[in-house]
Amino acid sequence: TKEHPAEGVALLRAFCREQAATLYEAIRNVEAHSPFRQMVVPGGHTMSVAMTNTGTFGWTTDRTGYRYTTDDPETGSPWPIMAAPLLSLARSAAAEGGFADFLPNSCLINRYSVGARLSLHQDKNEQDYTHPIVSVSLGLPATFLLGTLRRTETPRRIRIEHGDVLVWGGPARLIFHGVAPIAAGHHPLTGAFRINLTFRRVAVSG
Ligand code: MD3
Ligand code: FE
Repeated sequence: TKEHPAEGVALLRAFCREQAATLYEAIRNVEAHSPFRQMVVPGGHTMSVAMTNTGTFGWTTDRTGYRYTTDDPETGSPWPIMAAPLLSLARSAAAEGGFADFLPNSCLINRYSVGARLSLHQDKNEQDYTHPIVSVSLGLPATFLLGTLRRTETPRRIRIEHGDVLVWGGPARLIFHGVAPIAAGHHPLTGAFRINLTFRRVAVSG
């Protein structure tokens, strides 16, 4: 099924449920090379979400700022290569959302434990807004905060479940968004975690 919770946003319910175990296996392999870690933001706070990356570029933050890098700063090695099932899922979801030739070169993997959250923010580190962002949710459910172009407007709350995929294009790329604290639970695949994959095409070097 395809829903359109806002202009430029396609919500594909259960789109990747059948591949979930294969996707999770790929995530476990990424984690074996580039472990999940809680990063520090420029304000000095440590994020409650643990992160790693796969693909040519990975998103990181430390006290000095946000950036995309080709190497994992923790290991000194390149981020693990994006596995075929991950790339393939991102491409097919983008196509279903109306973006025929999406070629992501970056996949941020967010791991939420119970109580972890992502406060309302905009994603402004990517330069080319012609490409969509594809986000994939696995494991524990979440309440997604879907805002507008203005931080002060109260966001809508959307329940996102295991296997749901969202495609964010054009006008939706600069909306404020976040994730409410994850409620306690157990998921057969991921246990006490929610995993979110965010695929992007980023045009930077470093
Ligand atoms: C809307 N992640 O990594 S995914 C992020 O569930 C992030 O982990 C959330 O926000 C998560 O930056 C939300 C959905 C998402 C990702 C990127 C967006 C929505 C977006 C960029 C622009 C607009
Ligand atoms: Fe974001």
